[in-house]
Amino acid sequence: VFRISHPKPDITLLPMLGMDKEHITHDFKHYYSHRLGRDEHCRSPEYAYKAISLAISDRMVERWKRTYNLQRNQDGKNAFYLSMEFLLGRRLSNAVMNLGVDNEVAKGLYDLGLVMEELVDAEPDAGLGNGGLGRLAACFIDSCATLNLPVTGYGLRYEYGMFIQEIVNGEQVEKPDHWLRNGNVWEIERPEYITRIKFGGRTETHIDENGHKRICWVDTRDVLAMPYDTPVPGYKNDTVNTLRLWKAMATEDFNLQEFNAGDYAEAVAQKNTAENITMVLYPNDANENGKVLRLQQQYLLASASLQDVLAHWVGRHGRDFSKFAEKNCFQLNDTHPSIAVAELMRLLVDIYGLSWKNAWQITLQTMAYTNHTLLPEALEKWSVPLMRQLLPRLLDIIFAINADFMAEVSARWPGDKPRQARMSIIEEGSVQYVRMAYLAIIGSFSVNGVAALHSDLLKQGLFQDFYALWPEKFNNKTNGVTPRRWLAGCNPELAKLITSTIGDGWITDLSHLAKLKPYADDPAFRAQWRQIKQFNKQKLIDLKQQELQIDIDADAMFDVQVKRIHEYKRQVLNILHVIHLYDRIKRGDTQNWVARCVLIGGKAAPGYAMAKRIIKLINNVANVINNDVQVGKQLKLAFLPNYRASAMEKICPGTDLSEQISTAGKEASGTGNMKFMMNGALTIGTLDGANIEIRDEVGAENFFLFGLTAAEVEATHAHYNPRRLIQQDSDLQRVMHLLECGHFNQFEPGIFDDILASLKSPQDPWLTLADFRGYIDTQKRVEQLWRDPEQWTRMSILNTAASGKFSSDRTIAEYNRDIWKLAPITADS
Ligand code: NBG
Repeated sequence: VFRISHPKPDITLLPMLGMDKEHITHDFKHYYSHRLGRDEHCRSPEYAYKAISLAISDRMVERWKRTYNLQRNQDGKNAFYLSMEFLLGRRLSNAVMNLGVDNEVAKGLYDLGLVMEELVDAEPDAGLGNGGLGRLAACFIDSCATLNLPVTGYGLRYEYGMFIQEIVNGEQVEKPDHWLRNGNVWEIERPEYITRIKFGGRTETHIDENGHKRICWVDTRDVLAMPYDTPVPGYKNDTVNTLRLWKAMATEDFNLQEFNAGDYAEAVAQKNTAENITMVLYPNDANENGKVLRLQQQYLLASASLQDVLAHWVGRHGRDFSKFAEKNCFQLNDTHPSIAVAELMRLLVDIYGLSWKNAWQITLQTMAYTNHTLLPEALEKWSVPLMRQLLPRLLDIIFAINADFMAEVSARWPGDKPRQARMSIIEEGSVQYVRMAYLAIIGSFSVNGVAALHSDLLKQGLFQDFYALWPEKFNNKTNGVTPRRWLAGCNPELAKLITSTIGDGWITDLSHLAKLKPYADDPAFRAQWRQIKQFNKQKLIDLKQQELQIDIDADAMFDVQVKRIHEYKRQVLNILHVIHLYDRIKRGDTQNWVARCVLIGGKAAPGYAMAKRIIKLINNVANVINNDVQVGKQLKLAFLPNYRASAMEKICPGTDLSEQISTAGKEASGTGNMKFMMNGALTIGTLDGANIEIRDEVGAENFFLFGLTAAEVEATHAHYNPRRLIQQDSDLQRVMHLLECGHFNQFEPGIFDDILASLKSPQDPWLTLADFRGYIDTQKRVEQLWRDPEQWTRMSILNTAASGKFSSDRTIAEYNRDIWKLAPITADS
């Protein structure tokens, strides 16, 4: 049904569309009036946004087809990035920049009386991710396209993305994010590549015509996966890669056979259960909850993506898999898609008839696993009974993989039963569990962490048994962010200054930023740099003042912490410092005062009560401080609601001080830290995640370090005594007193008791009070520097100049060098 019967239909391609202002505005008008049916009376920027996006999308699609055909003809190796999350954010401004038509578009629209920025702001964020992990995937596919690497992203097309956060009476309220409501101009539906996904049922053993045992998975309840392709443009290189997102759909016959004709309407209504699978993104960052629907999502992603790749292979090479491992690589973005290990075995053995041994070789040569967290609660485990019910064939395969693996372990360590129990994929107990991270390690040739410290801690701690067995599998790939979105796009003023100073090579080779270093000592350059920061701060104020209803002064130090709300990230430590400053003002201890505006933003997982309480605390403290006339402009605190990718694009250019204050050893990497640094913020931070490498790059003298090291954190737990810390520190005593006496919750008694109890508990895993003194003293040093604007600006320049390492282009080049080994593909390669 998807083929035209004529062998060579005359569908000759039109010449490439013009990239000049006239052609683009012509197409803009065409879409505006003919496709969208609007005219000059329509005042909503949304349709203008859509019309320009359609015009840009056409130009991207031409290059997308060309890239696809180039990659196909070269028949080289391909990689596939499997991720449950792609936090793309807005696409228009990125597409326009990467196609190199930003000036043409802005001028063309301006001539029509339209402002590009207004149209850009009309686009809803594609919020298909929780935080760092999902945004990293989005940065990675941008870098792959920019480096001309044949990498396809595979993910899920959630109907509802990350919830919208509203703040009501200081508390988080979640609203659904129906981001697709007004259509999505950036995607192309591909019904010709629909795949069928099995759930439930049971397995049967058959003997085939050659006398071989074949396992069949039967009586299943099937679901269809419909692919939607989003073109991913590289930066001015004519490469446009693919992000393929799956939407779950009911099969035509879904449930109809289970109902008699009289229940036709019921049967059709039942379609929902299939389509629910990709209805909503789970809003949990770095922790899991074992829901059936989540396992269905994970399996749908793994199965649809692998079937897609295998069908393509068989279409070209038939059932000869001898070169498959040479030509394909799958990167698993965290443990979420790790069922892919078992699914590839199933497809190769059950569907394509390979021997177990052969299939295992292929799996082990094509799968690579990235771990993104050390928090044990985030390591997924699925109960064996649940898996048996939902994915019986996959469970059989996992047990078989485990049997082979246990044999390997006992050969290596004969008689070491405790080790076998520790390393088994199956956790024993009253209920058995499948440890998905172990499945991923056992089935992959590469296991990496996302910053040097994190990768070391994986080897020494969480995965030490596996490291002892296979040290060669383990490697580090320090995260990065794309400089197109996170410097060139979000900070055009600074980008212009940088380009006029060192040329524009930095946009695709961020190490060029090092050339800015000498300019840190040039007073004229510093003045320009400072002026741009001031301009960006004013822009941020103009944007937020109304919504937040506070008077913010652009001369104050903008001290910002934006990220998911989590105890390990220690937003509470930040608040303790704010209360300390408030207490100093109230006591008149304000000699040499530095005015500060503290901004905190982030979403809490809806089921994470403590995180939600922290949001309430921030808002309550803000209320007291901002309404105290004695405090006035000396100190402001605001909670920024609904933090998301497009918000960060406005926040990071206007930030002076970046807060990266997690308990050492808990933040795998962090990526916001990199965005702030690129945009010239100074960092106050612990020796955690990529902070360590940021400090190494910029030099210890240009980084505000405080707090216990990861090793000290481990050693402190045994004798942690927070009550003594309070007794010994009069500043901390007063801060705790203000909190405990209810100064910030006058008519809401007891609401912060849980937070206070955890701060004072010797079992506090985050050791917040252990780092209080160091944090306060270091903030004092920050203020000393702030009083010397020339020195501050110098350091700000040095931070940007040293941020070259944190480009995702560097990260992806390393993935490619060490793991994927793909040849870049261009028209002339
Ligand atoms: C997060 C870490 C961050 C890290 C990102 C991207 C999860 C499971 N992990 O520190 O918490 O920067 O991954 O690697 O979301």
